[in-house]
Amino acid sequence: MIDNPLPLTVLLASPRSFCAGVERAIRAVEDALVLTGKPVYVRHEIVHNGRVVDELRRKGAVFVEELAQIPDGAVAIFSAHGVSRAVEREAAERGFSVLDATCPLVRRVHLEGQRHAKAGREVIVIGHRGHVEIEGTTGQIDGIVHMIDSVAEALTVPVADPERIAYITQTTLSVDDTREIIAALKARFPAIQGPDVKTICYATQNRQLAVRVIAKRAERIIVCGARNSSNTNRLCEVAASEGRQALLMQDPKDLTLSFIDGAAVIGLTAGASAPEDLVKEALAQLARWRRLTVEEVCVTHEDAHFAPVDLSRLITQLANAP
Ligand code: 0K2
Ligand code: SF4
Repeated sequence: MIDNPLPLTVLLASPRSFCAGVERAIRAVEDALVLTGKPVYVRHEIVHNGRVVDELRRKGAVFVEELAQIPDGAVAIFSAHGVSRAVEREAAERGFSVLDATCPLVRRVHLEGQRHAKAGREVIVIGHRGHVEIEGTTGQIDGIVHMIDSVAEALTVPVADPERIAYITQTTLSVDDTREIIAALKARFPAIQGPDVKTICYATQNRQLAVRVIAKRAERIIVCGARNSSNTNRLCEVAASEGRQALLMQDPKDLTLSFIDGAAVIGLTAGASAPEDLVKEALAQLARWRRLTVEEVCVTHEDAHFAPVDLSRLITQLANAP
């Protein structure tokens, strides 16, 4: 604690932290652990946050990257980011009791891609190469799929018939960058079909809007979340696009006194996979150095809620187990 600390105003972005899809996915793992009372296997981090993963691991969840690491017949949970059809098939062949925690909004993108493919259109998937959601989405579509992640790629992606193409997007992209990519696609392929930026999910859009608003007044921005989280990184980019230095805080030790040096107003937010506890820990850390005034800046209220992951098959299997 510093004697006679300087004042610091913290603008707290709202909405921030967990979205409905993340809450649903975490609950699926927790429910499965309570129901089965034995290890449950989660393919990939259930959401991209080490704090969340460590907590579930402590309760008995086992995180793996490949289904090959799961014993036959075990309980297997798919992460919020979704999986390909090949993964679904392999899980069925191996006799896993599957809980699919794919966010309903990611699932909606899968269905949209499948609908276009069935109608004979080539599908351009806008997203980040190598990201787990994109592996799932591209692997859900039977037909010709192209993945692009920039305007440059929109201008060069080869398609067989420009009259029969469509695009879909990853749910956690930058709204601004994606708009530019879509504009380039539409300029090149006037007949292309797609949803504008609507398949970037509500939570991603709201968190980007909120951080943009606080960045107008804050000198620097703290973004709580993990380095491998797409939506969290996009919040840092929005802050940077407003000319503000952003600090990605995975853990309170990432937050240093030098980051707030000379600042009177700091912004604070959290990605959709980052627990609100991290925000509280950031505030506690700042309060050790400065006399805080916290002002919450709410750009919209979120009331999204998804039905829980269906556990009925798992319950029946457990009831019939010898
Ligand atoms: O933002 P990412 O897609 O990397 O994923 P997380 O950080 O885990 O956030 C939750 C989103 C999951 C699916 O959209
Ligand atoms: Fe679903 Fe969006 Fe949350 Fe991803 S970020 S889990 S798509 S609500």
